[in-house]
Amino acid sequence: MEIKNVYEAVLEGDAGGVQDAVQALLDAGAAANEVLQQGLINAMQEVGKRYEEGEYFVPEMLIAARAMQSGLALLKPHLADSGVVSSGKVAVGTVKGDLHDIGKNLVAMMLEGAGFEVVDLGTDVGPEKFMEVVRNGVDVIGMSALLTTTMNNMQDVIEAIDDMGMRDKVKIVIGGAPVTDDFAKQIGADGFAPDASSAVRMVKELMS
Ligand code: B1M
Repeated sequence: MEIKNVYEAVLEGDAGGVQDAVQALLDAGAAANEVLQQGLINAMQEVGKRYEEGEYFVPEMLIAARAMQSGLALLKPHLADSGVVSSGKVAVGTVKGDLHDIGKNLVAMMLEGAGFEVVDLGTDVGPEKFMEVVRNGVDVIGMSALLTTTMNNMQDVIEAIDDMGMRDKVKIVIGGAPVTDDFAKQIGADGFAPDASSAVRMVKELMS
């Protein structure tokens, strides 16, 4: 079994095939990070490309996403950054209007693996829910957005937290395909991370 089998099974939306290939690779001692990056994440990039080119439509995107998630579930225990003990509570969510959750789930998974307590707020999360977790006590908020139309909703959350007078009580990290470091600075976030492992590094840095 090779990583390209994982890649191809994701493109075909074959969840069973993804699971078989991921499990076989793990059993053979493959590095979970490589299976994740070269197999699962690269395949989703190709899915996006095919969608842009009109070769795939929303149903294909959805089936591929499900297949990817099924592989991710098997990788989860192997992605844990074992031995790292850290304390801190992080609430993650995909912003209002946005239903993409694979990247957010990956970030949550890696944070948990690094020893953080993670509150997953899910997708389509408006400012009120973020405000509530801040009120209840959380060290970091992580927001994800995959659409150029929803990334601006991150600013509403930051402003809402500012308006409730608690902006200095919480660190805010953002990410997602259209998000950039410049955008993070522009909206007043504390940090931007391009991928899940950088998100963990960023959260650790902000909490130290
Ligand atoms: Co959507 N979609 N989608 N989609 N989709 C994109 C994002 C798109 C780029 C495809 C394309 O045109 N090439 C395009 C957005 C265009 C734009 O805004 N400029 C798009 C579109 C248009 C849409 C719809 C509008 C389509 C429609 O209905 N006409 C619709 C919107 C629905 C909505 O949200 N309201 C839609 C729907 C869907 C599905 C439901 C079918 C499905 C999502 C399923 C799911 O998530 N459960 C889907 C998918 C799968 C994609 C693509 C193909 C793959 C996304 C993905 O999961 N990538 C995507 C194309 C692409 O991104 N190349 C596309 C893998 C994942 C691991 O990467 O999420 O980037 P990513 O996360 C990374 C980093 O960004 C980072 O770390 C992760 C790991 O490295 N990261 C963070 C993410 N969040 C972070 C948070 C952090 C830090 C880092 O800190 C807190």
